[in-house]
Amino acid sequence: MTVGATLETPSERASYLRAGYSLRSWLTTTDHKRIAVLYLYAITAFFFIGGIAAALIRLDLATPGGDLLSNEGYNRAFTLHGVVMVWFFLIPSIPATFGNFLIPLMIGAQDLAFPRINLASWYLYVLAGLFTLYALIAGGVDTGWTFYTPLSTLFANGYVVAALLAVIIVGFSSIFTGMNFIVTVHKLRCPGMTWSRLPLFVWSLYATAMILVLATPVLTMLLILVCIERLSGIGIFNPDLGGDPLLYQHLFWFYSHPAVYIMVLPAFGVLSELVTAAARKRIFGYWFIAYSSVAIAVIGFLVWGHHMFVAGESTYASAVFSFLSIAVAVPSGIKVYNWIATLYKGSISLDPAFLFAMGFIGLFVIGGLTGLMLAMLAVDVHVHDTYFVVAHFHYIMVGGAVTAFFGALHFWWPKITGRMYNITWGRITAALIFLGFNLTFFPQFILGYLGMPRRYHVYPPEFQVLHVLSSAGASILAVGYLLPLIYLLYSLRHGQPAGSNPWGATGLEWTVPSPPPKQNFAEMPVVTRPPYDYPIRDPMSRE
Ligand code: HEM
Ligand SMILES: [Cu+2]
Repeated sequence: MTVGATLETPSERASYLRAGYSLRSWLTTTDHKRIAVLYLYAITAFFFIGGIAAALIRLDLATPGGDLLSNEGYNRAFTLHGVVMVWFFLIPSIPATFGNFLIPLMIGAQDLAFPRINLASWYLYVLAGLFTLYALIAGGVDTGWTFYTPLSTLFANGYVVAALLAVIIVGFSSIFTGMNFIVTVHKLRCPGMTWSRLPLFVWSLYATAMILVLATPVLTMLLILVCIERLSGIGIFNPDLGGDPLLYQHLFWFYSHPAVYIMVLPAFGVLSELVTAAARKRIFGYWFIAYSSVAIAVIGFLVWGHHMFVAGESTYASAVFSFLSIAVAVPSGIKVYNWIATLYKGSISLDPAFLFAMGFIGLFVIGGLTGLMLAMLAVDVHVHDTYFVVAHFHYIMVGGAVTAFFGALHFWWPKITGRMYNITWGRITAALIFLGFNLTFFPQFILGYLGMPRRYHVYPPEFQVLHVLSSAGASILAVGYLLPLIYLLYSLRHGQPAGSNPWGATGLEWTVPSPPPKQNFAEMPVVTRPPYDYPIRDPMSRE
């Protein structure tokens, strides 16, 4: 992609990091880049809060007696872990940080369409986070992240309403961000940035934004109903009062299955950028990748019933949901195929970001294939609510989405901060995370298959070996997640200046200085070339 803008020296326009140093200048900023950094701080904090809960869970599971935590304490630990990781890390992670930072830069705009609403999204996120912390400190919640009724409305002790309010509020943050992205992509593309030239990262966030805007309100409404039933005793889900407990599950998964694509579609987008930059090649099957994101966003709305195969759904409905769930794997498979085809005969550089991308593909494929197994009715009846399901979704959400988040962090860190980090440490971290992850979660497939139920912390002694393996893997994983904190922060002071395009990548974001100036582009860029226009010809295309 070439740009009509003249080359600029960084001294001409101060970087966004230098546009005011006071706390106030940060907390009242409407610059999408600064808001992205604010989000980065906030989600990192929650990643570590959720991580501490995970560490407690794994420590407790190292012995069959569940000796560390009480029964109540264990329930609270996994609820906190789930709520924080899903709503305060995974959902906002890539969109709110890298999406915020990069969408305007990638499409040649000066900011998002609604900069103040963007800042409001961040404040809503923080407010919701405070509600969660309050629920935690005041005594915790023990319903699990799914808040199933009648447990959550009738029986659960603890601060359920505070936690529900937190999720309701963070939902508004999601909706605002999604709306902002959609309008920005429609309205603020620079001249020449046609839909067919849109970076695939932007395509994936566009599809994600559709889900954010269409699915989140269903959750918001549902959780308000739960609050009403819990506080007033009006029968909505309680069958004694004429309610229907299954209604809860339908509405919950109507949001929460699409929500898993909110977590993983942005990761797909990151992968498309990392793979092309590493291979220095034009992406294979641009339109297939772009449209498969949209296809996933649409089909993802039609499969929620696969969470309810054994919950009293009719066999006919289950068969239909089973078929559709298998269908939703097709567009994901298309993407994996296209990334691998892109790498084929590329001149690959083993940068840390690329190693994370490879880790993603390996782990995501295992997660996706086991998802297919779960989508088969007969298999699911056997492994539903066991560790098999736990392993499946961690392979996708942690092995996939979190690994992609780290890949993005290593790829765009020089752009965001203007500094290079230590490449060797980056490579070591990618390897540690891959190893630690597999050691933690692969044994859980076996555990689940052998019958270990999820959400129990006392188990028969014959399961201990696999649990200990898993806990040992979790400590390696923890080291992998902590290391970047050291070398990335170290790079802020001691890293080499990155230059505008350290990886030799294409894309408008690499044409501006690193860190970018407060005003992204001195002149309106004009795009005249296709995306991913690397010099090497694509050996698989017939041009
Ligand atoms: C390849 C496509 C996929 C298929 C066919 C699939 C299938 C399934 C099925 C059938 C279940 C229900 C298992 C049970 O409860 O017995 C399930 C659970 C789950 N999946 Fe997937 N899945 C896929 C992709 C994903 C993705 C992309 C994510 C996340 C980013 C994800 C996250 C989850 C979660 C969180 C659960 C468990 C929810 C809970 O009960 O707490 N799945 N999956
Ligand atoms: Cu699902």
